[in-house]
Amino acid sequence: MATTRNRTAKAAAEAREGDVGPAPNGAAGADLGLDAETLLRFYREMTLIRLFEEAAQRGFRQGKIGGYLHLYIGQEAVAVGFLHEYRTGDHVITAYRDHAHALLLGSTPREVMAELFGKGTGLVKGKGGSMHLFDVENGLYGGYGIVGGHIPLGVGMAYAQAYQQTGGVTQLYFGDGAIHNAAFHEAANLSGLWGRDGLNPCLFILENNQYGMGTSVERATAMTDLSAKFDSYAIEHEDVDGMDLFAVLECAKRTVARVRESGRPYAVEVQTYRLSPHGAADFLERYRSKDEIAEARKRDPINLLEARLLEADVADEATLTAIRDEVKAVVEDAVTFADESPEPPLEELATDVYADGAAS
Ligand SMILES: Cc1ncc(C[n+]2csc(CCOP(=O)(O)OP(=O)(O)O)c2C)c(N)n1
Ligand SMILES: [Mg+2]
Repeated sequence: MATTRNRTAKAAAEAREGDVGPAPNGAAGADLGLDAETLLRFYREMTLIRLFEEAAQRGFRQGKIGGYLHLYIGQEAVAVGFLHEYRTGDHVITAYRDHAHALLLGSTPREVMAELFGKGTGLVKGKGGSMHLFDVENGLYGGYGIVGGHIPLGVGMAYAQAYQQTGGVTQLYFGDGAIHNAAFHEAANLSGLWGRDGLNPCLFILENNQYGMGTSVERATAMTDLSAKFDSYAIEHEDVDGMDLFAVLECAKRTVARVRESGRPYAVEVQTYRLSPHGAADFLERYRSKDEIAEARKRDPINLLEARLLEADVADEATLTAIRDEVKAVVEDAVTFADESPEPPLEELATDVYADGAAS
């Protein structure tokens, strides 16, 4: 696990000993046309997400974050890989595990942390909290707490992009638990139908982190090949290893381009693992064993990336430590900002409830 402490050498060595995964991209991304600067940016982004989430967890336990809090620890490579293909005019929509998406799309750590702290300086003025981040200027259309509820919205957004001929695509993230929701099936049916005429440039990114709260995939469905469910709606699909950033990058590049060019939907089932509890209050985790989590940690996506960067001489230990220290300072600054920011003023209580002019 990548933490704020000095742990690079040992963890990277362990990751090297473990299964580093397939290496389809040669020396740490060279075949993907990625230069050292870009590769180190990915490392910085993944580290930022990890340290931001660890700080948020501390904030929750200190009682500074109200409501609920879901962390993206273990899944960093997914959003980093797919959002690398984000272009202006694209839309991104996800469920409540949304901090990483906001940070990667350009919301600042300060405004995201302040939102978690419920402060007036937050991304949505402290009115949304962790589960309802929203930043339309940067392409983020939420942040939703109702499982599966955002899937029809994403399909509709993709329809609008095609209808208005914007050239944009929608990246629609959702979980293995959400695929059993009726909203998914109704929306996927329409997506397949509209897609036949090139009217649904929607990339379904199914983040299979193996659990929906305490329920494993095997206990949630008799048909555990989740991406095969897209066959019912004539939406083509593939699987990818979500712990290996290079596998995700390769898949994202190809699939986002495919959706953009065709206007047809496509689905990727990302095999990933939630290394954190479901939510910050779920610390007992009675539904999975310590051995299972320890096994999964051997393929911690940040450790795998570190191992690749070191092996390919893209960076040395000192460079990676410097990046982590820099990111740590950014996160500490965000926490201080959130802590010191004022509560939302009382006059804000009833604003943003209705669109301007809609309230009587
Ligand atoms: C409609 C609805 N039913 C139940 C819940 C309670 N609930 C919150 S998260 C969750 C699990 C969803 O799992 P998954 O889609 O795999 O997402 P993950 O938490 O793994 O990212 C459930 C059942 C909810 N928020 N909304
Ligand atoms: Mg899940």
